[in-house]
Parts: sequence; structure tokens; C-alpha cells
Amino acid sequence: MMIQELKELGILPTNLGSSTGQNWFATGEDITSNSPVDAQAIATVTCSSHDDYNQICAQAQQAYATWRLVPAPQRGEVIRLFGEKLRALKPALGKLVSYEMGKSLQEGMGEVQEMIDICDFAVGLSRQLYGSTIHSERPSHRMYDQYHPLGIVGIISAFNFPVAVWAWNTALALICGDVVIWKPSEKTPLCAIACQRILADVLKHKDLPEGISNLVIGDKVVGEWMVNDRHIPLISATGSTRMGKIVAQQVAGRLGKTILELGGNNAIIITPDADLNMTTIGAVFGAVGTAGQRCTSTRRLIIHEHVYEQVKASLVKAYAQLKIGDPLLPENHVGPLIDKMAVEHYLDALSEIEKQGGKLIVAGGVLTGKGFESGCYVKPAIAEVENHYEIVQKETFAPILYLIKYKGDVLDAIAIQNDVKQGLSSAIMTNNLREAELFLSAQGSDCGIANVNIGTSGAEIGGAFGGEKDTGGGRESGSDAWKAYMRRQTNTINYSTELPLAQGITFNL
Ligand code: UN1
Repeated sequence: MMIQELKELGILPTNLGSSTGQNWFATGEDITSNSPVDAQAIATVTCSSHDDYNQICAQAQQAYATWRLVPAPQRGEVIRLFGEKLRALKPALGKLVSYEMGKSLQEGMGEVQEMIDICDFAVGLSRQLYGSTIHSERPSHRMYDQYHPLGIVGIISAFNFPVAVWAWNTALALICGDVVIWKPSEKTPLCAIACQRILADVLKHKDLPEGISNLVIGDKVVGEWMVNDRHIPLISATGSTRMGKIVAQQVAGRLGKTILELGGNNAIIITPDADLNMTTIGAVFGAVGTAGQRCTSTRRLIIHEHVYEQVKASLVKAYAQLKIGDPLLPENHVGPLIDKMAVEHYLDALSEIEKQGGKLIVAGGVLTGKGFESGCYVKPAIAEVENHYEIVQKETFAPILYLIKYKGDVLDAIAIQNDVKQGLSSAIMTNNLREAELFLSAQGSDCGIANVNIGTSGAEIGGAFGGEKDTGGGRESGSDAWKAYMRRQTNTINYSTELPLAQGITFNL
């Protein structure tokens, strides 16, 4: 029913199985998108073949030649119109995200809101792609630096944020004068087709080449074509650390650039000075929101021994109230995992926890029966563990929350928080100024995101998004993340009649 509505709105093509989408050449194999909500096959989608990919690439290159000459504020106008369209289509697109990916409807809408927000941000930015002016050491010389577009930006995105992460990259890349080729997760192809068509409509309305925004659907082979393609100077990839390491090495092999947004193992430190009511809400949403499938999901709570029992009791109570079920129904807090493979990983992690010495205090399990036919609905679990357990060191993309007790002061808690390979998001719950400032200082959290008195997930688009260590080091979205989408050029202009050399060198002929 919803798919019909999307077809009527023109967001999805009437015949999904064919290659009729705008700038979406697809003559390869068919894949079926199954909803984890009710196990229904939503639609069959055609992937791009290697020939299709080459055609898309040629089209993107051609479009770039035009697009880079459009003044940045006019490029911003295109993104403004895109944002307007997204505002109008938010309910429909939000529903599709929820149905195809399985996150709650509110979170599906929230994801579309992130798209709208980044569009607004990019519109403003399109008049602020500032370089610096520099005082030259030579008389009658002027220096400055300026930013030019890079060319084609390749975006590889994951299933868990099937629309927002593309939008962060695309909105910035486009106002910077780049064009994009997008490989979405093959688990959420309909969300990608919908986004592509919304933007394609805006480009058409403005009489701009469709190759400014391109879509290639397929599995990791398509990703490999992009990663090894010297026509793509920047690859922005979101996914596992394992995938990121392969992408990083291959792109570095051709001296291309990457923005990598990989795994997290995010913790909240809860000190004796924490407001415990706030803490419970932040921790529970962080752990079970999107069924624990955000890069920023809260995986570990590092709790001071003095408040440990109290925090534990309030979490157990809160978990008992969680409603698991159809994410499109507003009363449910937790939807399904993306697919049965994810359920397997969740179950493996639960058994590993016990094998490695952990204790499940809120048991997990797969839900069965009416409403749970997809086999993807699982119970959020809580386990008492030690930080060094192998399973705790790993990012399991599922709603499993680890409780870790700490003694001593906040530096002891920070040491535990930093003692994992990943470095995406982190938080501290405290009303103690010294603790908060230490956590944010150079000897504090080693993550790309460090919060005080809020959880680890749900970052606003205005800040740069990304993390350190195994998270990959890239930054997307707000602040000055746009600079990664452009090439910097230093210019020195001599308006004198002499040719003085720098560093005082004299060179007489
Ligand atoms: C991701 O999980 O890849 O901070 C992105 C958040 C969201 C984005 C998460 N704004 O939780």
C-alpha cells in the first residue's frame, strides 16, 4: 500500500524491475528487497552491470564539467529546492525508511529531518566556502587560498541510515561543485531509488544534467569498481571497520582520498554525581534505539560502584517496559533487526557473553508468534561484563548493553572508556564540573564525539560527524567537514614590476 503511494508521488518508478529510473542504468541481476517488519518482499530491483557502471561514470564526468562552473550559491539554490521537496515528502519517505530498514517511524522521520537539516546547512555554506588571505613576505604580493571542487565523489552507505548519510555527503558535495555516484546498501535499495528520484526531479526542473547525482545498485563488487576507479578522487564510505580497512588500502594505493565512518563501541560514563533519571533515558534510548544498529548506539555503561546497583535496577525496570514490535506503530519502542543474519550475530554474541564470563541480567531471545513472523525481532539484553572480554571489545550491531563497574575517580573510568579499538562516540553523565572538563580534555575521551549529560547517539548535523582509531578518522556533515570535498589551492600574485624570490634568494642572470 505504501509502495503504491510512493509510486503515485513519483518517488518510486511504476516498474521497479526495469531500468527506467532517471540516471539509474540497471541491466544487471535482480535483487529483492524484503522488509524485516513483516517479511514481505517489497519489490524487485535491478542492479547495475559493469557496463552500466561505466556509462554512469562517463555521465558523471560530463555533468561535472558543467556543474563546477555553476556559481556555488546557485548550487545552493538546487539544494534548497531539494530540501523543500524533502519537507513535503517527509511523511512518505520516513515511512519507507521505517518499513524497508525496520527503525521506528519516529526515527525514520528523524532521519529525513537530518536530510532536511543538512540541506539547510549546505545552502548557507554555499555562500561561505571561505579560504584565507595571507600576508606575503614579499612587497606588492598577495596570497590567498581557495577551494575548488574535486570531481566525482563516491558514496558507499550502510543499511542503518539508508537516506541521511547519503544526504550529508550529497548536500555538501553538490554545493562544493562535485558530482556524486552512490552505492547504497543492497539491503535498502528502495530508499535509495526514492532519494535519487527526488533529487533527479529537482535537477530536471532546473534544467541541469542528470549525471550530477548517480545511483549504482549492487553488492560489494560495485563498491570495488568505485574504490579502484581513478576517476573518483574521493570515496566516502560508511560501514564496518573490516570493510573500511579494505577501502582505505585500495584507495590509498591510487593516492585517492577517503572519508571513513566505521564502527563504534560507544560508552557512557556514569559518575556518582550523575543525574540518574536523565541517565536512564539517555542510556536506554542509546542502547535500544534503531534496535542497537546505529554506529553511535550505546554499547557500554561504565558505572561508578557507588551508584552501580541503583543504575542497574532502574535499567532493568525500564527494559521491562520496552515494547517490541511493528516499528510503524507509534506505541512500539523497538523494531526488528535488519535481517536473519543480524539475528544470528546477536545470538552468537549472547552466547559468547556467557562463555567469556559475563552475566545476562536482562535475557535476550528471538520473538516468535503473531507479528514477529519475519524472525527479526529480538529482545534488548543487558549483561554485566568486564571491558577486556573479547565480545565487549567488538561492535555487535544489536541491542546488547554491557554494564561495567569502575572504582576510583573519573580518570579510571576514562581509561576503561578509551580501552577499545573504536573511537566514535562517548558521553559522561555528571553534574561535577571537574569530571566533565577532564572528560573533554586532552587526557579525556579519545573519541570523535564526546558529550556531557546526553547519550552517545543522535548527533546533530551541525557538528562534524566521525571518529578516531578503528572508526576511520573521517568527518562528515557539519562544521568544516566540507573541506574534505574540495581541493585546496594556494595562490600568490605579484603586482610589482620586480620578481623578488622567497626566502631572500637572489638569482641574477
Ligand atoms: C550512523 O549510525 O551511521 O548520531 C549515523 C546519530 C545519527 C547518525 C548516525 N545522527 O545517531
